[in-house]
Amino acid sequence: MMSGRLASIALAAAVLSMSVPAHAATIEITMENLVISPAEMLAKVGDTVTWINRDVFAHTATAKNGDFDVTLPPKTSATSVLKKAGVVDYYCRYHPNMKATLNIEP
Ligand SMILES: [Cu+2]
Repeated sequence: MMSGRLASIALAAAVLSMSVPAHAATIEITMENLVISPAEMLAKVGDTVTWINRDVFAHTATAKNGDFDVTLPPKTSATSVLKKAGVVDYYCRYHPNMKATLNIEP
């Protein structure tokens, strides 16, 4: 049991070190007044997205293709690292009218 846990930690460390390129940037995406902005964002694999919820209710950033699903309690922020290229449409599960797109370049 112990060795399996160690192996999975080692694997996670290896995957992390491979997936973060030297020139990774941080992108800020804000949720305020039930609007995600910017609604369309260009990014690269390895970039970090900082999701900022300025509203007094919870939001999510939920990728339609399942790549990420971030829950943001009121007045909080969270980060995710983009691991795959592609055009990713995402929305808020609580407010499906909140929609935006990440265009992730390789
Ligand atoms: Cu929401």
